[in-house]
Amino acid sequence: MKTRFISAAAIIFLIVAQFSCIQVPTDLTRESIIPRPVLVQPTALSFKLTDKTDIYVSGQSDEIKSIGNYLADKLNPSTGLRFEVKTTSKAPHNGNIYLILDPDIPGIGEEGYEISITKKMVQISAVKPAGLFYGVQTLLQILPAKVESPTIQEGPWSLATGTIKDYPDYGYRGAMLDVARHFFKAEDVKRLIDQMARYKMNRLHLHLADDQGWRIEIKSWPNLTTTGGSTQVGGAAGGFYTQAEYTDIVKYAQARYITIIPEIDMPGHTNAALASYAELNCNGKATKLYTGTDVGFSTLCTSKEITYQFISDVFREIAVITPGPYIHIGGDESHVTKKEDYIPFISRVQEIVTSVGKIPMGWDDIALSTLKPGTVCQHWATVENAVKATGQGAKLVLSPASKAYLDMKYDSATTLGLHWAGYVEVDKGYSWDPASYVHGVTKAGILGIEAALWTETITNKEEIDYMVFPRLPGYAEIGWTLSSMRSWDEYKVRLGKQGERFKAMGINFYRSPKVAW
Ligand code: TNX
Repeated sequence: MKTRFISAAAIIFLIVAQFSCIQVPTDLTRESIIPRPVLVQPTALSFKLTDKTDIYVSGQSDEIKSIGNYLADKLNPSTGLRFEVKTTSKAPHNGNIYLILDPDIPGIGEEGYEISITKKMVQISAVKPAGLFYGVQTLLQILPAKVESPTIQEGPWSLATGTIKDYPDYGYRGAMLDVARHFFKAEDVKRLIDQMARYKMNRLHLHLADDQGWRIEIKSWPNLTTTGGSTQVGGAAGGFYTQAEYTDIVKYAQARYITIIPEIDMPGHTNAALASYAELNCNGKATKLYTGTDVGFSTLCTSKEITYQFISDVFREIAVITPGPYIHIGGDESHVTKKEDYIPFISRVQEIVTSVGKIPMGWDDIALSTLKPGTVCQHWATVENAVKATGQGAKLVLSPASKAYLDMKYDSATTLGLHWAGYVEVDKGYSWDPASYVHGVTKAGILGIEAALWTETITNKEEIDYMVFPRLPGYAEIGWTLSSMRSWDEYKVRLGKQGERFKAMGINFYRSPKVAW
């Protein structure tokens, strides 16, 4: 009896010891950081956040202070430790977190950062604020998953010590949201922006106009939104962003180091505009609003001068409210535009974009036309087009549908989504290398990658979450981490550990059977 009691006590002791061991991490290399950093060197101790810990930022820059506030806002609800953000001109005393810009750090570029965690202090340094922001994301991922909870959780809030040096492989790490097929409120777009920021993604492409809806206010062509924005797939009420709402989204994204890329798709995918203004049609008659999901049946009238006046007005207004360098002109699936009309149309539209001070971007179909120097081509379907584009000197963003389309079903049991490009399970979405993906295109021709969520079947934020997670962190890692440092077998373990974080953040994610959650 007695021995049995002792062995039970011993087991409990072992469990408690094990438990407290998990609570005080000391091996920085065991943390699940996505994207995987370039270099992690552990020093086998731990640092504890306490109610005396504050966040110090160097210098007087409001931008760095905002990053400090962002960190405090992420830490305070769950830890309850009431972090304050303080400006300082010298390193703070022990026990604090310190964010500092250092233009002399070699080899990490404008988005890289270094973190040093000792048992006395946490310091994040970077050449530019973007790097500090990414360092903050890494720091959050080193803390226990419950740090993501919106309510107070019990500590301790300990970090394993060591150093991290990290910087991205590609400059363009993007996602796309189609707000045309179904409209999503600004708060849903911000939710996606927040999620992207957590994985160091830096470009959000908004597909703002398609056959089923026009979603951005254009003051000189008001019917685009009053008529063209009135509905969506399935026939329910649609919606649109006023220019003020769009500006607010752009600012929200900017504060998270994400550039918004607005797309107005043309000459196809334009039924919403054609239904709003009769004069944009070759026969002078407005089309009916469309709420189905077919593609390739609409076209602007490429032979009418008013069409180019329209495009100039639209891009002029969009350029004013878009600080980012790109305007995306679509150009895909213009099946009812004659090739001899399509080619000069795309040339002329590129000129309109450059005349408003922006760089044109388009789906790979635009490679059939002559690309202006600087035009960016987004590969989605046709490898020949991608090769043709780089042959003309254009850079590529890679969004191959069979790998990077977030609207593709995970498997045959997925109820949402489409599968025209196949099923994209989490491992398939992760396991490819942009630099060797398009035969005949080298890494120098590639700006980066973009994962695209088309929304014919997606109607609300829970459904967005389900298609985006858990695939998004994988695309973030493809864009950030050298392919020589990536393998599915190693990644799936880190991804599995993120499951607790997704839950704490309230993300409705797909429990892929390929991952041990
Ligand atoms: C193809 S990708 C399209 C979109 C659809 C998508 C659905 C591309 C440039 N065009 O219009 O929404 O497939 O997966």
